[in-house]
Amino acid sequence: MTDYNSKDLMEMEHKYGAHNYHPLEVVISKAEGIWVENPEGKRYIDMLSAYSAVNQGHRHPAIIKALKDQADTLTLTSRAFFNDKWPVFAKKLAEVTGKEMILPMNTGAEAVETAIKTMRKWGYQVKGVEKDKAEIIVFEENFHGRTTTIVSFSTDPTAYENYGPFTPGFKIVPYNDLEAVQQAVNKNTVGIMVEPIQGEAGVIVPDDGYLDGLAEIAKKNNLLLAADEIQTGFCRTGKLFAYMYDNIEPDIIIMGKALGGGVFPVSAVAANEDILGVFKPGSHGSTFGGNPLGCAVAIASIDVLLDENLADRSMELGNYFMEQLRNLNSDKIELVRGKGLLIGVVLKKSAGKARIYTTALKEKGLLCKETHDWIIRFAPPLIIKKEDIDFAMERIRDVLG
Ligand code: IF1
Repeated sequence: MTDYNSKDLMEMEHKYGAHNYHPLEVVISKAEGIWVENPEGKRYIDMLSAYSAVNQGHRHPAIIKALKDQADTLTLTSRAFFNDKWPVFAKKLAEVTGKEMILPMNTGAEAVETAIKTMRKWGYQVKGVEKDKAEIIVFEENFHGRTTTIVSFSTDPTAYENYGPFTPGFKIVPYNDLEAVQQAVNKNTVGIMVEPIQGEAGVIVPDDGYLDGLAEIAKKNNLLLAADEIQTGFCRTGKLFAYMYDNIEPDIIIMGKALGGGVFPVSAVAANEDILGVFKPGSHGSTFGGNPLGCAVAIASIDVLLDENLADRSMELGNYFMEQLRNLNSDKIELVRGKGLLIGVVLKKSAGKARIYTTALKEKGLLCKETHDWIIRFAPPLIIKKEDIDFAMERIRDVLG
């Protein structure tokens, strides 16, 4: 098989691949740690981490070892039988989340769908909501995945256009507004699903105490509070989970991305028995959910996060990175926001489209992604070092300074 060059590969993708993405014009063929390389050998710092799925860095040795060892032993059994890795993963993730039970899936959207089914089923079987009337409160600018049910409650036309008819049972209210949530609660409400920080919306950090307020409303009205930590979880924001910035315990924690260590799709929902106990055999499942290969990778992925103190690193280096970005005093930058190494640089309208800058940064060896037209997201692997940030800042200063 002859190796192709970047130009051939981009043309081949354009011809044979559906155009459901508009990638930056860079082809990645190798990666290690924070570095990725194109077929011509040009190296870049990955400042996106596959949307926070590569928190541990590309091809972390301990995770790759777990993948290879398990691949040489056992990969897939289905849940029709027990296997020797899923119980061990379930125990570890239960301990890490402080929850009694885990339900394993594969992609983030599948975990979100599982959380929706959990809240509805609990609503009917435990809370006693009238059949088929369950409502879940969600938020404007949310991003929870791309299934037809999930896009049914999106407020981004690009995400939901022409995908109707939409799934009912969702109340959409403004983010970071507790009064709006209180107003939306009624006798059919079973839950609230929230991103502790809105990622795709442009790294929107709510007010301190917002999550506390949501938890209070949930408790007062006997609702389940589900935190979607698929992007903000696993040390990305400077805490193990972003909800930990407030003083709450979500009823349901939804996880994905970095749980798979950047090598395998692993997602899961964590909750106590009085909630996940609503599922009986045959009432939910997935061919690959809880597969031994994914579980072995996820166990190693969690160990890396904890052993290398990636939450503290994310907090420390994120604060350093945001301070450096603010000190640019750039006339192109409106503001810099984020938590830990989940950072959004909001450009002034006068600065033009973010794509101009992400393309210029690519030429200088930094791979970033714009979200909407005016925000550049910086989310490098959490193993990044201070000197790597300084290296990146030199290039960012050239482009945005
Ligand atoms: C794309 C960004 C988008 C997520 C949260 C669930 C999911 C995601 C908070 C679904 C996935 C990915 C999907 C990817 C781009 C990226 C993304 F926010 F991270 F930037 F789209 F908004 N909850 N986010 O962030 O997880 O099913 O993808 O495993 O779809 O373009 P998934």
